[in-house]
Amino acid sequence: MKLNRWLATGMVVAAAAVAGAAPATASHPVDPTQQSLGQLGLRHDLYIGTAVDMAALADPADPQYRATVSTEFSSVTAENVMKWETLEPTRGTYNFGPADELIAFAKRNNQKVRGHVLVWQNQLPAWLTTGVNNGTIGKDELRDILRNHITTVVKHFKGKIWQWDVVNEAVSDPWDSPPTLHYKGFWAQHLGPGYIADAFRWARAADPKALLFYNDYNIEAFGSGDPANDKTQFVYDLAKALLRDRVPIDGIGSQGHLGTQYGNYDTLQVAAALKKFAGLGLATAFTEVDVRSVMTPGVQAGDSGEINPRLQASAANYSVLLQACLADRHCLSYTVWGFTDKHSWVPGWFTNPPEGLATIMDENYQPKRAYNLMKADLIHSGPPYVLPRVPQKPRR
Ligand code: 9MR
Repeated sequence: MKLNRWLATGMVVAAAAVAGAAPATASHPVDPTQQSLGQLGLRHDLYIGTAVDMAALADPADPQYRATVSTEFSSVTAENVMKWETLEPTRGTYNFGPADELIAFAKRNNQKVRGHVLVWQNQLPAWLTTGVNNGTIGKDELRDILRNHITTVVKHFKGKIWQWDVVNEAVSDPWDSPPTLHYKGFWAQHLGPGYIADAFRWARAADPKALLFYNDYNIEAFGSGDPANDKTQFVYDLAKALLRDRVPIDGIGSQGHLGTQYGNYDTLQVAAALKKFAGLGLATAFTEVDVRSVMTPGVQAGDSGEINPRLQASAANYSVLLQACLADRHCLSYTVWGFTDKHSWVPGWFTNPPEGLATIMDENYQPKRAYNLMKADLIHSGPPYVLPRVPQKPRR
């Protein structure tokens, strides 16, 4: 077999392995609607991922969860098991087991791994927060602890992580106090905002090849342009300053936690934001997409016509982010934060009023219109947006 023929065959087989589908041949063309999101994404070099709940992945009573993660997606993110409270529950003692399981699973399924998360103010172990709050851990020691944690974790996973969320959710929101946007949370409070640059430098030293991301929510589109109240602008200015200071940041992760009850974005607004970040020389990614709705008590998905507009609005938002990502060559991946309403953080988190219906499949793993719209976007988007029209010949 000629080399280029062999390579082409290999690529089809590799892509098919992601989706678990048979490779296409000239006599058996693949019906794209039967291909997985992961496989369709690879046509664009775009990785379609999901957050993975390790308890659900291991549950023998729920085989559909595991099967869907392995066949539908080309990238995975640990929903919780790479967070500090899980990785280092006792000072200096690391629990890499669950995260290593996910890495092995991803390897078997030909999937990339997004590392989530090195520095965040939530899900920190009690030994750390208590020590800082009661004064037994001072500022210098805290900085050493952070450097050790980042170095140990990134070295452990060296070569196995495609993108790291190095710093997560460091910027406040307009509804916080004070409303002027600022660096928020545990790390800024105790170390000052310089911890952000430090974290990227320490991560880079531990793995020279992983892509290093700043990750946040509510940065899907620009607003007023004033960093005092426009979070996207604040993050843009942060990225620019880091690059000016030669800090090794490679990308911006836009989480994409949306709700149908809010004013939503359109594709052009979101694409414009991605393009601005790309203009700094950065990659982008959607890292935690889900689109929730306020529930009506007693109404279940599919029960009534009333719920359909919410499913449609949710689908439209998934599509807006995906189309924007497809339109920018620097948008490398699109990850959903769970793919079934059976396993979603939303109902447990938003209880008053109750919210749900946030993912692309229902509680029985049936695709919702969001799933089909994502597929349609991946199938129908062509290079560079405009495909030549086929002239219509008058019939004789
Ligand atoms: O989905 C995660 C949920 O299981 C955890 O209880 C929660 C705890 O803070 O974190 C959720 O994931 C968050 C992610 O790590 C960072 N961005 C917001 C996500 C949703 O809260």
